[in-house]
Amino acid sequence: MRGLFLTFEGPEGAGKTTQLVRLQARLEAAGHTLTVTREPGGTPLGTRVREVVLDPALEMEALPEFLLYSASRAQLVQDVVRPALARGETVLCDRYADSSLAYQGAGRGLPLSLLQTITQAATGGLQPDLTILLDLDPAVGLARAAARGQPDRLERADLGFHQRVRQGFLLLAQQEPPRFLVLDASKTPDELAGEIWNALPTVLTR
Ligand code: T5A
Repeated sequence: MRGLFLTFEGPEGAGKTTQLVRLQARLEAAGHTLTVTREPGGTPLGTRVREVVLDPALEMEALPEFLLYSASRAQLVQDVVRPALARGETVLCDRYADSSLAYQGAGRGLPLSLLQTITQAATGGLQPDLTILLDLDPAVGLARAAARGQPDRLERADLGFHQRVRQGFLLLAQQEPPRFLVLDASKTPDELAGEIWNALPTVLTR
């Protein structure tokens, strides 16, 4: 039986990685076999793409930026995600295609139809079974991220861009409610981990 595909999404510094690591620990303790990965990244190509797209020294137009993320995604789906799902594993992925719709669509203004056509080609239409959307005021998230060190190329974008990204994620969740679990990421990491864990059986069986 195909495994479950779970993704974490949200604006900068919303706590996706923090929650993914916590869910990973709880699922492994419960006996699940997991594949844990992220975008951009997760493959040798994706790792190189990640260096390029996050490099603050590079200037990039919206379309090549989207195509780079899509190249990383296509390789990841083919080499990592689909094989793991075929083995019956649960896949946890830190960001996926919704990030392109929010960042390159709502944020940069690329047409949705273009994003959807290329994403369909890159993923073969593979959709997550559940997307945990950690919603947070971008000003708060960017401050959290800034406390860690120098901002990357995306974190340097203006606050208006990050506000459009946040609204883009919320719109996606409104359009496809069964797939999304939307949580208030201003809560503590413990509260959020508890909410995710408690919601899992319900959202995965509905
Ligand atoms: N992108 C990505 C696109 O534009 N298009 C795409 O298609 C894709 C896939 C990726 C960048 O690329 C963009 C989005 C991004 O800008 P990244 O480094 O992977 O770059 O960026 P993020 O995914 O945003 O990773 P971050 O690490 O910045 O954010 P997280 O994972 O949401 O946050 P996390 O868990 O690392 O926590 C950040 C800080 O906050 C603290 C943590 O301890 C940490 O210090 N924290 C909390 N503090 C208070 N309360 C909580 N609940 C907290 N949870 C965590």
